Amino acid sequence: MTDTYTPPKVWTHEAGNGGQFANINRPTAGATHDKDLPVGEHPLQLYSLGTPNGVKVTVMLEELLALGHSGAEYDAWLIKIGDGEQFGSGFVGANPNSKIPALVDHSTKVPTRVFESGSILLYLADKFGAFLPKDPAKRTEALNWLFWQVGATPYLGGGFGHFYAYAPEKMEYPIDRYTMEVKRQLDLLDQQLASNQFIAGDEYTIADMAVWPWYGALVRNLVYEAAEFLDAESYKHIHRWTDEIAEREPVQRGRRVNRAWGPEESQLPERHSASDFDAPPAEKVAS
Ligand SMILES: N[C@@H](CCC(=O)N[C@@H](CS)C(=O)NCC(=O)O)C(=O)O
Repeated sequence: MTDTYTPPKVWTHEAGNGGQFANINRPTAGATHDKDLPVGEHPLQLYSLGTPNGVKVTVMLEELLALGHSGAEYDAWLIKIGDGEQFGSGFVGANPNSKIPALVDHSTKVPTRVFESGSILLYLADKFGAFLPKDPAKRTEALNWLFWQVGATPYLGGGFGHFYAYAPEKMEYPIDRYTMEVKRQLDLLDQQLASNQFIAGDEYTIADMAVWPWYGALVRNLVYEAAEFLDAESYKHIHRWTDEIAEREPVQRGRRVNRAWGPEESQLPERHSASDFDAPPAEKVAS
C-alpha cells in the first residue's frame, strides 16, 4: 500500500465516507421518517428485496407453498434500501436493525415480528414443521450450518465483496485478507458437499436455503464478478449442489420475488398471489 491513514482521536461521520453506500450508511440506529408499512390480506407479510438475504426467505415461502402449506401464503412488499426505505418508522418497528428481510406474522394473537434472515428461516421451519429434520442430531447439524452461514457470510459480502467490487479504490491488504477467508469458506463447503448431497446431510433444509443464494451465486459469477479471481471453477461439488438447487421450481419462483432489476422476466417486485408470477410485465412493477 502506498497510502497510509492515521485515524483521528475520535472518528466523525462525514458525508461521503461510506463509499458507494454513503447515501444510506449512517452511524446511528432508528427511524429517520414516519412511514407505515402496507399490510395485505395474507397471514405473512414480508418486507424485503431480492438480494441474497431476501431470496433465502422467498425461496422458503415458495417451498412451503409447494409442499401444500397454504398458511404460508404471503404478501411480499418491496423495500428500496437504496432510497432509505428501511429507515421508515413502520419498517424499523418490524426490524429495529433496519435491514431487509423483515417478516410480520399476523396469524398470531398479537402480530409477531421476525427479523434476521436466519431467524426467519428457523421461525418458518418450526411453524410449519418443514425443512428442518425432526431427529435431534440432524436438526442440530442443519442449525450448525444455518448459523455458520449467518456468521460466515459477512466476510464474503461486507469484507470480500465490499473491497473487491465496491470500494472506491482497490487495496491489496483487505482484498488479500478477505480472499483468503472466502476461499477457505469455499473449500469448507466443497469438502462438505463432496460427501453429502445437501449442506447438512441427505435432506434439503433451511441450511441449503441460507447458503445457496450467497455461495451458489458466487461460484456462478452472479455476485461481485469474482468467479475467475476466486478460481470458482475448481469447487466442483459446490457447482453440483448449486445446479441441483437451481432446478427446483420453488427456488426459481422465490428468486424472482422482490427483484426489481435485471431481465424483465426475472423480476417480480411485489408478490401477493401465486398468479402474480404469470402477470404481464406492466402489472408486475411496484408502484
Ligand atoms: N444479518 C442480516 C443481514 C441483512 C442485510 O444485510 N440486509 C441488507 C441487504 S442484503 C440491507 O438491508 N441493507 C440495508 C442497509 O444496510 O441499510 C440478515 O441475515 O437478515
